[in-house]
Amino acid sequence: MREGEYDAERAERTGLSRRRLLSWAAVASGGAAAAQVAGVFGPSPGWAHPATPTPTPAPTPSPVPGIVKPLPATLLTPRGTNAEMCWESMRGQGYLTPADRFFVRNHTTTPAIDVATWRLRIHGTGVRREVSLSYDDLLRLPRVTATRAVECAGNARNLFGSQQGTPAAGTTWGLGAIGVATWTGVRLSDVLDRAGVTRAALDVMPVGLDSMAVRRPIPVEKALAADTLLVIGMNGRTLPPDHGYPVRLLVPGWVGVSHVKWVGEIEVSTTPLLSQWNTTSYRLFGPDYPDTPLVTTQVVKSALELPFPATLGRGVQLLTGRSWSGLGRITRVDLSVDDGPWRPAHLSWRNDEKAWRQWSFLWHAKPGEHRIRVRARDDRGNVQPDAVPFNEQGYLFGAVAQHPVTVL
Ligand SMILES: Nc1nc2c(c(=O)[nH]1)N[C@H]1C(S)=C(S)[C@@H](COP(=O)(O)O)O[C@H]1N2
Ligand SMILES: [Mo]
Repeated sequence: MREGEYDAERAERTGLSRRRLLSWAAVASGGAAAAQVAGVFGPSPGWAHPATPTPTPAPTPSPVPGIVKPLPATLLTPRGTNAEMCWESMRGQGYLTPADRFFVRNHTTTPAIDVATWRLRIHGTGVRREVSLSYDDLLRLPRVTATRAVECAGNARNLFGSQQGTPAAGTTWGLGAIGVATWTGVRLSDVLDRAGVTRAALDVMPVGLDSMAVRRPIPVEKALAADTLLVIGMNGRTLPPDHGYPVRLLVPGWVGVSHVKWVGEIEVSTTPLLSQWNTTSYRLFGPDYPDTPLVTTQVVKSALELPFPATLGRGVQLLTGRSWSGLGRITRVDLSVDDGPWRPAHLSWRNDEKAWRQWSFLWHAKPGEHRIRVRARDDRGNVQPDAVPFNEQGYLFGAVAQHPVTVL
């Protein structure tokens, strides 16, 4: 294996297999692809990734220069330094969000990082010894895979204004600041073990290598959870630059900011750690929150795989969408059209925890202006409310969205 690659074949026991895709390609195109397939099954130059993933250059200047991947308008909508996934681009997709349309939330810009010199330094009062690991050191640790959502705390923020009449400050996300991927990496606990976490350890703060050094502390219990990972792969490929290459954190169920990208340092402390990402932001400020609670876990949400607002033809329409919860799995989804009765959606079987569940609903669409509402419930009994109390920075908008649909 070359430096900067990871053994995706081993990592890819779940999710869509590229090897299978290539075999289908070989079947479809006759003998031409046979050598390629043989290579893939063999000692495998077919798996070689470039040391640093080389993005396809966008044909026109990028609408968000700090983002490396192309931003086709059919997949992603620019929002300041960020890009929002178009929900209609998920229709017909499988369980996972392909990397080409996975939302990007950058406080500044995607940095270029050389894995040959990259180090992960673990230090602080909560560890017995400071350690510094190379990318190859990480590749030698036991490999773990988890399918989980990453969702921005401010996802659906725009609905505070459009639906409740109280606009909130921050990136005006619709519902597309979420994606589900199969993440491959190593357990953060395996890495922290190397440094010897003491019993007195309290907080763990990963530090990003971007220009703002984004750093959001998490409690040591969450850091040591079995599915809290240092991620090196996304959907069976090397983690792309915009999503944290070479290494990012995965903190399942927790708000996006805790999934620190481009991590280069982790501080473990016996005293509470503070940064702007757990003091002045990512707290709920507002009349209903006198204690300004910290935002940690995500709430239940749902989205239709349609533009917002949408236009549809009349007659029988198959509505599709996804619902998710940061606390578990989705057990029920209901739809209501124009304040009519709630009717159950048909739920798909796959229902990974802290990921999402796909559903569908047959609708006899009549011409005119309509409003479709989707309400989900998770296995902890959390149900989406009709409205949520306002908070100044517009986090955790978990109320039922009112999706405007025009039928022609
Ligand atoms: N280093 C660093 N990590 C970061 C960020 C950032 O700007 N810098 N943004 C955070 C926020 S707010 C979110 S929602 C997620 C988004 O992950 P994505 O861009 O891979 O979708 O990354 C988090 N990790
Ligand atoms: Mo975020």
